[in-house]
Amino acid sequence: EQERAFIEWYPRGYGVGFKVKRRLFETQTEYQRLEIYETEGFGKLLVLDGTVQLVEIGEESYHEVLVHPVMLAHPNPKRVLVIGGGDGGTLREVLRHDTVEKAIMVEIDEGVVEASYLYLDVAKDLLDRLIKKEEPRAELIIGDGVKYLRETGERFDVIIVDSTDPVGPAKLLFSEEFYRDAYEKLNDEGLYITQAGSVYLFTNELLDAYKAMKKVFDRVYYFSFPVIGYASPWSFLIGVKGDVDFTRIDLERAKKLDLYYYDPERHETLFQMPRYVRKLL
Ligand code: AG3
Repeated sequence: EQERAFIEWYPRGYGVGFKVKRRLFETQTEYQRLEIYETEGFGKLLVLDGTVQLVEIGEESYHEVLVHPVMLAHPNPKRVLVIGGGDGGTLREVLRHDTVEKAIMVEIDEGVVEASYLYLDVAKDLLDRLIKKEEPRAELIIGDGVKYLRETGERFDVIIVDSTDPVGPAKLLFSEEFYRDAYEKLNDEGLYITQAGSVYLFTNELLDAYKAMKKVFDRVYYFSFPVIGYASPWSFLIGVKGDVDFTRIDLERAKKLDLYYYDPERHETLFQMPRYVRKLL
Protein backbone atom coordinates (compact mmCIF):
# COMPACT_ATOMS: atom_id res chain seq x y z
CA GLU A 1 0.00 0.00 0.00
CA GLN A 2 1.20 3.47 -0.82
CA GLU A 3 2.46 5.52 2.08
CA ARG A 4 0.71 8.80 2.67
CA ALA A 5 2.19 11.90 4.18
CA PHE A 6 1.24 15.42 5.07
CA ILE A 7 4.05 17.85 4.33
CA GLU A 8 4.14 21.54 5.16
CA TRP A 9 6.30 23.41 2.69
CA TYR A 10 8.28 26.36 3.96
CA PRO A 11 10.15 28.84 1.74
CA ARG A 12 12.86 27.45 -0.54
CA GLY A 13 11.37 23.98 -0.51
CA TYR A 14 12.06 23.09 3.11
CA GLY A 15 9.49 20.53 4.22
CA VAL A 16 8.22 19.30 7.58
CA GLY A 17 6.04 16.23 7.35
CA PHE A 18 4.29 13.37 9.04
CA LYS A 19 3.22 9.96 7.81
CA VAL A 20 -0.56 9.96 8.04
CA LYS A 21 -3.13 7.17 8.19
CA ARG A 22 -6.03 9.30 7.03
CA ARG A 23 -7.65 12.68 7.03
CA LEU A 24 -10.33 12.78 9.72
CA PHE A 25 -11.85 16.17 9.01
CA GLU A 26 -11.66 19.00 6.55
CA THR A 27 -13.57 22.24 6.31
CA GLN A 28 -13.34 25.78 5.06
CA THR A 29 -14.06 27.98 8.07
CA GLU A 30 -14.94 31.64 7.81
CA TYR A 31 -11.20 32.42 7.90
CA GLN A 32 -9.14 29.48 6.73
CA ARG A 33 -8.94 25.93 5.48
CA LEU A 34 -8.84 23.54 8.43
CA GLU A 35 -7.71 19.91 8.25
CA ILE A 36 -7.22 17.22 10.86
CA TYR A 37 -5.16 14.12 10.13
CA GLU A 38 -4.47 10.94 12.06
CA THR A 39 -0.68 10.55 11.98
CA GLU A 40 1.22 7.31 12.39
CA GLY A 41 3.29 8.26 15.40
CA PHE A 42 2.23 11.65 16.76
CA GLY A 43 -1.51 11.44 17.34
CA LYS A 44 -3.73 13.86 15.51
CA LEU A 45 -2.41 16.75 13.45
CA LEU A 46 -4.14 20.13 13.12
CA VAL A 47 -3.44 22.06 9.92
CA LEU A 48 -4.59 25.60 9.04
CA ASP A 49 -4.13 26.86 5.49
CA GLY A 50 -1.56 24.14 4.91
CA THR A 51 0.52 25.00 7.99
CA VAL A 52 1.03 22.67 10.94
CA GLN A 53 -0.48 24.05 14.15
CA LEU A 54 0.12 21.08 16.39
CA VAL A 55 0.48 17.36 16.76
CA GLU A 56 -1.07 15.85 19.86
CA ILE A 57 2.12 14.07 20.83
CA GLY A 58 4.61 16.87 21.27
CA GLU A 59 2.33 19.92 21.34
CA GLU A 60 3.65 20.62 24.84
CA SER A 61 7.03 21.47 23.30
CA TYR A 62 5.36 24.63 22.03
CA HIS A 63 2.74 25.36 24.67
CA GLU A 64 5.13 24.94 27.61
CA VAL A 65 7.69 27.45 26.32
CA LEU A 66 5.10 29.91 25.12
CA VAL A 67 3.42 30.05 28.52
CA HIS A 68 5.62 29.10 31.47
CA PRO A 69 8.73 31.27 31.02
CA VAL A 70 6.67 34.50 31.06
CA MET A 71 4.31 33.26 33.77
CA LEU A 72 7.25 32.33 36.01
CA ALA A 73 9.18 35.54 35.28
CA HIS A 74 6.22 37.70 36.23
CA PRO A 75 6.07 38.16 40.03
CA ASN A 76 2.32 37.60 40.31
CA PRO A 77 0.40 36.97 37.07
CA LYS A 78 -3.28 37.27 37.94
CA ARG A 79 -4.82 38.48 34.72
CA VAL A 80 -3.82 36.89 31.44
CA LEU A 81 -4.88 37.49 27.85
CA VAL A 82 -4.40 34.86 25.14
CA ILE A 83 -4.85 35.99 21.55
CA GLY A 84 -5.46 33.10 19.16
CA GLY A 85 -4.81 29.67 20.60
CA GLY A 86 -8.22 28.30 19.64
CA ASP A 87 -7.11 24.71 20.22
CA GLY A 88 -6.95 25.51 23.95
CA GLY A 89 -3.41 24.28 24.59
CA THR A 90 -2.06 27.68 25.60
CA LEU A 91 -4.94 28.48 27.95
CA ARG A 92 -4.64 25.00 29.47
CA GLU A 93 -1.04 25.77 30.46
CA VAL A 94 -1.96 29.28 31.71
CA LEU A 95 -4.58 27.84 34.06
CA ARG A 96 -2.01 25.55 35.68
CA HIS A 97 -0.79 28.66 37.51
CA ASP A 98 -2.65 29.19 40.79
CA THR A 99 -1.94 32.92 40.69
CA VAL A 100 -4.31 33.30 37.73
CA GLU A 101 -7.65 34.81 38.67
CA LYS A 102 -8.91 35.62 35.21
CA ALA A 103 -7.75 34.49 31.77
CA ILE A 104 -9.38 35.67 28.57
CA MET A 105 -8.85 33.95 25.24
CA VAL A 106 -9.74 35.90 22.10
CA GLU A 107 -9.86 33.60 19.08
CA ILE A 108 -11.01 34.93 15.74
CA ASP A 109 -12.07 31.60 14.26
CA GLU A 110 -14.84 29.70 16.02
CA GLY A 111 -14.22 26.85 13.59
CA VAL A 112 -10.83 26.16 15.19
CA VAL A 113 -12.37 25.94 18.67
CA GLU A 114 -15.15 23.63 17.49
CA ALA A 115 -12.90 21.29 15.51
CA SER A 116 -10.39 21.16 18.36
CA TYR A 117 -13.14 20.32 20.82
CA LEU A 118 -14.59 17.61 18.59
CA TYR A 119 -11.41 15.98 17.26
CA LEU A 120 -8.37 16.76 19.40
CA ASP A 121 -7.19 15.54 22.78
CA VAL A 122 -5.45 18.79 23.60
CA ALA A 123 -7.86 20.62 25.87
CA LYS A 124 -11.22 18.94 25.32
CA ASP A 125 -12.61 19.43 28.83
CA LEU A 126 -11.42 23.00 29.02
CA LEU A 127 -12.94 23.88 25.65
CA ASP A 128 -16.19 22.21 26.71
CA ARG A 129 -16.32 24.33 29.87
CA LEU A 130 -15.42 27.48 27.94
CA ILE A 131 -18.14 26.91 25.38
CA LYS A 132 -20.68 26.30 28.15
CA LYS A 133 -19.30 29.28 30.11
CA GLU A 134 -18.62 27.00 33.06
CA GLU A 135 -14.93 27.72 33.52
CA PRO A 136 -14.72 29.99 36.56
CA ARG A 137 -11.26 31.42 35.83
CA ALA A 138 -11.44 31.75 32.05
CA GLU A 139 -13.55 33.24 29.32
CA LEU A 140 -13.62 32.60 25.58
CA ILE A 141 -14.34 35.49 23.26
CA ILE A 142 -14.81 34.77 19.57
CA GLY A 143 -13.48 37.89 17.93
CA ASP A 144 -10.64 39.80 16.36
CA GLY A 145 -7.74 40.11 18.80
CA VAL A 146 -6.49 43.32 17.18
CA LYS A 147 -9.84 45.00 17.66
CA TYR A 148 -10.28 43.54 21.15
CA LEU A 149 -6.95 44.86 22.38
CA ARG A 150 -7.59 48.29 20.92
CA GLU A 151 -11.02 48.61 22.52
CA THR A 152 -10.91 46.73 25.80
CA GLY A 153 -10.96 48.51 29.15
CA GLU A 154 -9.31 45.48 30.79
CA ARG A 155 -5.68 45.39 31.90
CA PHE A 156 -3.39 42.38 31.97
CA ASP A 157 -0.25 41.13 33.66
CA VAL A 158 0.63 38.81 30.81
CA ILE A 159 -0.40 38.87 27.14
CA ILE A 160 0.30 35.78 25.05
CA VAL A 161 -0.07 35.75 21.29
CA ASP A 162 -0.56 32.23 19.94
CA SER A 163 -1.19 33.05 16.31
CA THR A 164 -0.45 31.67 12.90
CA ASP A 165 2.70 32.83 11.13
CA PRO A 166 3.85 36.44 10.80
CA VAL A 167 2.89 36.18 7.15
CA GLY A 168 -0.69 36.36 5.85
CA PRO A 169 -3.79 36.98 8.00
CA ALA A 170 -1.94 37.23 11.32
CA LYS A 171 0.45 39.90 10.03
CA LEU A 172 -1.29 42.69 11.95
CA LEU A 173 -0.42 40.90 15.19
CA PHE A 174 3.22 41.68 14.42
CA SER A 175 2.82 45.40 13.77
CA GLU A 176 4.10 48.32 15.81
CA GLU A 177 0.57 49.62 16.20
CA PHE A 178 -0.57 46.36 17.73
CA TYR A 179 2.41 46.30 20.08
CA ARG A 180 1.47 49.82 21.24
CA ASP A 181 -2.04 48.67 22.08
CA ALA A 182 -0.61 45.67 23.94
CA TYR A 183 1.84 47.85 25.88
CA GLU A 184 -0.97 50.16 26.90
CA LYS A 185 -3.15 47.31 28.11
CA LEU A 186 -0.41 45.75 30.23
CA ASN A 187 -0.29 46.58 33.92
CA ASP A 188 2.70 48.60 35.17
CA GLU A 189 4.62 45.34 35.45
CA GLY A 190 3.74 43.29 32.42
CA LEU A 191 5.03 40.72 29.99
CA TYR A 192 4.09 40.14 26.38
CA ILE A 193 5.11 37.07 24.41
CA THR A 194 4.52 36.04 20.85
CA GLN A 195 5.65 33.14 18.75
CA ALA A 196 7.68 34.65 15.92
CA GLY A 197 8.22 31.91 13.36
CA SER A 198 11.03 29.67 12.18
CA VAL A 199 14.46 31.09 13.03
CA TYR A 200 16.05 29.90 9.79
CA LEU A 201 13.16 30.25 7.38
CA PHE A 202 11.44 33.40 8.64
CA THR A 203 14.52 35.30 9.79
CA ASN A 204 13.34 38.53 8.15
CA GLU A 205 9.92 38.37 9.75
CA LEU A 206 11.56 37.70 13.11
CA LEU A 207 13.81 40.72 12.61
CA ASP A 208 10.94 42.97 11.61
CA ALA A 209 8.87 41.94 14.62
CA TYR A 210 11.86 42.39 16.93
CA LYS A 211 12.54 45.89 15.61
CA ALA A 212 8.91 46.92 15.95
CA MET A 213 8.77 45.57 19.52
CA LYS A 214 11.98 47.43 20.41
CA LYS A 215 10.25 50.69 19.56
CA VAL A 216 7.44 50.00 21.98
CA PHE A 217 8.49 47.89 24.96
CA ASP A 218 10.92 48.88 27.71
CA ARG A 219 13.02 45.79 26.96
CA VAL A 220 12.78 43.01 24.40
CA TYR A 221 14.10 39.47 24.74
CA TYR A 222 14.18 36.61 22.30
CA PHE A 223 14.62 32.89 22.59
CA SER A 224 14.35 29.81 20.44
CA PHE A 225 13.22 26.30 21.09
CA PRO A 226 12.86 23.11 19.05
CA VAL A 227 9.14 22.56 18.53
CA ILE A 228 7.85 19.19 17.34
CA GLY A 229 6.03 19.72 14.05
CA TYR A 230 7.54 23.08 13.10
CA ALA A 231 10.69 24.00 11.19
CA SER A 232 12.90 24.25 14.27
CA PRO A 233 14.34 26.12 15.97
CA TRP A 234 11.23 28.20 16.52
CA SER A 235 11.46 31.78 17.74
CA PHE A 236 9.69 33.65 20.51
CA LEU A 237 9.81 37.38 21.32
CA ILE A 238 9.16 38.87 24.76
CA GLY A 239 8.28 42.46 25.44
CA VAL A 240 8.67 43.84 28.95
CA LYS A 241 6.81 46.72 30.55
CA GLY A 242 8.19 48.07 33.81
CA ASP A 243 10.40 46.39 36.32
CA VAL A 244 10.30 42.70 35.39
CA ASP A 245 13.42 40.67 34.68
CA PHE A 246 12.72 37.96 32.11
CA THR A 247 16.09 36.32 32.76
CA ARG A 248 14.95 35.32 36.28
CA ILE A 249 12.07 33.05 37.12
CA ASP A 250 10.39 31.80 40.28
CA LEU A 251 11.75 28.29 40.78
CA GLU A 252 9.42 27.59 43.69
CA ARG A 253 6.36 28.01 41.49
CA ALA A 254 8.13 26.12 38.70
CA LYS A 255 8.60 23.03 40.86
CA LYS A 256 4.88 22.47 41.18
CA LEU A 257 4.40 22.37 37.42
CA ASP A 258 6.41 19.23 36.60
CA LEU A 259 7.23 20.23 33.02
CA TYR A 260 8.40 17.96 30.23
CA TYR A 261 10.14 20.21 27.68
CA TYR A 262 10.84 23.61 29.20
CA ASP A 263 13.48 23.27 31.92
CA PRO A 264 13.06 26.10 34.46
CA GLU A 265 16.24 25.08 36.27
CA ARG A 266 18.08 25.78 33.03
CA HIS A 267 16.07 28.87 32.09
CA GLU A 268 19.23 30.51 30.67
CA THR A 269 19.51 27.82 27.99
CA LEU A 270 16.41 29.24 26.29
CA PHE A 271 18.28 32.28 25.08
CA GLN A 272 20.44 30.63 22.47
CA MET A 273 20.20 31.99 18.95
CA PRO A 274 22.30 31.16 15.89
CA ARG A 275 25.10 33.71 15.77
CA TYR A 276 24.08 35.26 12.45
CA VAL A 277 20.61 35.96 13.82
CA ARG A 278 21.89 37.36 17.10
CA LYS A 279 24.14 39.72 15.13
CA LEU A 280 21.16 40.95 13.16
CA LEU A 281 18.94 41.49 16.20
N1 AG3 B 1 0.25 28.42 16.68
C1 AG3 B 1 0.84 28.40 15.40
C2 AG3 B 1 2.31 28.49 15.33
C3 AG3 B 1 2.74 28.71 13.93
C4 AG3 B 1 3.01 27.47 13.18
N2 AG3 B 1 3.52 27.81 11.90
C5 AG3 B 1 3.82 26.95 10.94
N3 AG3 B 1 3.71 25.67 11.12
N4 AG3 B 1 4.23 27.39 9.80
C6 AG3 B 1 0.03 27.12 17.14
C7 AG3 B 1 -1.27 26.86 17.66
C8 AG3 B 1 -1.12 25.96 18.81
N5 AG3 B 1 -1.84 26.43 19.92
